[in-house]
Amino acid sequence: MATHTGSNAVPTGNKGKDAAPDRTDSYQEKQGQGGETHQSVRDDGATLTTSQGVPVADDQNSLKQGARGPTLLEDFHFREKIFHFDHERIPERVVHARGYGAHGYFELTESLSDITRADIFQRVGEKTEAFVRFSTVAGSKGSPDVARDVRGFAVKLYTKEGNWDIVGNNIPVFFIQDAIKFPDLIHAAKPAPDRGFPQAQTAHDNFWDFISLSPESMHMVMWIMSDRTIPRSFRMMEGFGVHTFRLVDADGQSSYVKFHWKPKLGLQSVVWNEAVKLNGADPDFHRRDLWDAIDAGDFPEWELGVQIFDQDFADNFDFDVLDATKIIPEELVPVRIVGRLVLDRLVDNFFATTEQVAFCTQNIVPGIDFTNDPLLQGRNFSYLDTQLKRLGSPNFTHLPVNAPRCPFAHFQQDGHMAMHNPAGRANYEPNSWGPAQGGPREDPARGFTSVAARPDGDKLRIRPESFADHYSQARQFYVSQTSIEQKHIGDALVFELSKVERPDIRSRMLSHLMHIDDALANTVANGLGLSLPEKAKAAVAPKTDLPPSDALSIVKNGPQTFAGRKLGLLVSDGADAGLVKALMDAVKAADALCEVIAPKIGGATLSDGTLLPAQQKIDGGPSVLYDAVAVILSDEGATLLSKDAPSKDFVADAFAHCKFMGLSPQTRPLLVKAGIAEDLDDGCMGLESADDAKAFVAALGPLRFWDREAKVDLDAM
Ligand code: HDD
Repeated sequence: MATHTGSNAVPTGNKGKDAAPDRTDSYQEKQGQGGETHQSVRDDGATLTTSQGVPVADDQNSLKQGARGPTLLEDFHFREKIFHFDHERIPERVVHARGYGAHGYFELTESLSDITRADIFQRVGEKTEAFVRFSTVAGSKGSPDVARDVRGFAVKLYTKEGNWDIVGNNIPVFFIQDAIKFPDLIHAAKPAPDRGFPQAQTAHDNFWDFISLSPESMHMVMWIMSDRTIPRSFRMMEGFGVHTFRLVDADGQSSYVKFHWKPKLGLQSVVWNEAVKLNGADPDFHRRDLWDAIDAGDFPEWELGVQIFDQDFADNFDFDVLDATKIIPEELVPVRIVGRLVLDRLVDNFFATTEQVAFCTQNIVPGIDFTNDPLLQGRNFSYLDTQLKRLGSPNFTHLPVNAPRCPFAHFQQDGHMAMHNPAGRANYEPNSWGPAQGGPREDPARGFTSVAARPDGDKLRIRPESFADHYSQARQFYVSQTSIEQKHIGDALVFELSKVERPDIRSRMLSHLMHIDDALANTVANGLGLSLPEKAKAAVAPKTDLPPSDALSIVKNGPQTFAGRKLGLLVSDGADAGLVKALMDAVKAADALCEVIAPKIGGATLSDGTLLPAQQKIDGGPSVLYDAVAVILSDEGATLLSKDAPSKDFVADAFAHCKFMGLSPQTRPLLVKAGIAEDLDDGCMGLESADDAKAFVAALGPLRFWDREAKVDLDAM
């Protein structure tokens, strides 16, 4: 009979029966448990090994019987390499599959210690490590970045009392009020199940069919048809926790709260025609932008704002604070800035971080609590559940990006790929092994406690009456926009509904828009070539008197300067060297970037004989990649480029997208051939001297030269 004298009798790491078992774990300190391990290295010069550590002599050829013979099963290196490759993929996220993450920190600038016991909100100046993942919702992992879509804005805060995830979006409201509708919403938005398209867009029948049958989504429709869904950069969009949460103080008293992230660079978006072209020119536009900014030390930053209110406000507010299709206007409850979020570190392995990070709305910490928002309650199930499917094991919290940074101690054990395997005998509680050996114990004083809220009413499958007004805030959003933004909302609706094949679905959408704004409904009907149908039956009469809120407009909350943005400078051989240098210096002084585009990637030889290296050859650097453009050419260069389609597109598109343009006098032949020479306006500035260059960069603060739009868009004429 076999006797057990091996590792079962003396578990690895057991320090003997008198030693206190160690169930307190801190990921960073414990990686080597069960025998020291070495990190996999890809340093230059390291010997290539198998995953068992066996040095590899030849990685180019499989083991064969004879030079031209069959590959042998014996080739363990070949088999292991192919086996591992075959299993490299994990399921992509069912929504928000396309995303990009970065590390950073949250710094508290105003203490909330009188309102919440949450550790992160106690000490001004204290920094808390953070990981943020931005995403689009509908597209698959390989879809283009600038799809018209909501952006995810998920923040993991590694606080001293556990991980707190604010899994938000760049829009403060949602399509649906109850989580039970989420699979329907997403099925309708994703590619149709029979044909498997369209990808990463909502401009199709299924989406608008579902939406037009779901009046609760009308407020969200206004937001998604605005330019919020085609942001210029992750760095230039807001984030919202969406739901009403609770802040809880040391005595268990709670206040309501909504979370806002406000970008330091102001709100900025691209225009639709630009987005369409951007997705071809650079499908990675947003992730590249985030990478480049952090890499250059220009760290993206947001302020954390909180709207805090009490039960009295909630009871008297026009809408239900548990309804995620509603906002609380900032004019009613001001946003109080309490901290800042800075992203200052790139990921060094995309899969390990951005792909494996597991956000869960249920991850809250003492001092924060949920409300009964039925969308939030449903989410609290879905996120944990989906991580098991995606990451394959309940031990996904052992992955470095998901592990708490504070000590943790529990009796959960084993499972696939367990990386924390505490030693000691007690793996249950209560136990009588005493304080030294019995492992962790509950701590009623420190531990998380739920707010003692009293449920009201019978068990019902019902939507409360207080959730019934679906149009008033949709209207409030629309009337809060500048005329440019209102036009873009109309254009977007016409574009999307023009892709819908069934006329009855288009009409049904119109029947809702008629409750929101007559002019909008007329514009869209006109754009579709339809007459107005009967108004949809509203559950309650909409309020038409909600005041506009400036906070809802992008243009009213845009940047003041060109900082953080990028100028595209098209040059040719012989271009004025002094002017080029003056312009590049002015851009640098404005904390912005300048990318040089030339007919050849080797660069352009300027008037003084110096070679200016290019970052893009003209075919690869269309003007959609830039916030503003400058063109400095020699006479010969202009003659040459005026025969070149990408060069003509460069200026014609910049003009059509209402960009500010700086143009040296020699540029004219190119502008003539591009068909814009006679239309130049105040947004097109002459560049002849260093002073012109400075004045041009100083004028780049506003997003676009919007006055031009009426001249370049049939719908606006
Ligand atoms: Fe969700 C992912 C945001 C409603 C179910 N959601 C996900 C992500 C974000 C949001 C940012 C990506 C996280 C990441 O980067 O890994 N979701 C929201 C917001 C919502 C919302 C702001 C409404 C206020 N979500 C929502 C509902 C459900 C889900 C109602 C289900 C009942 N969401 C999921 C999910 C995902 C997810 C299936 C997919 C991948 C993941 O969770 O980790 O569980």
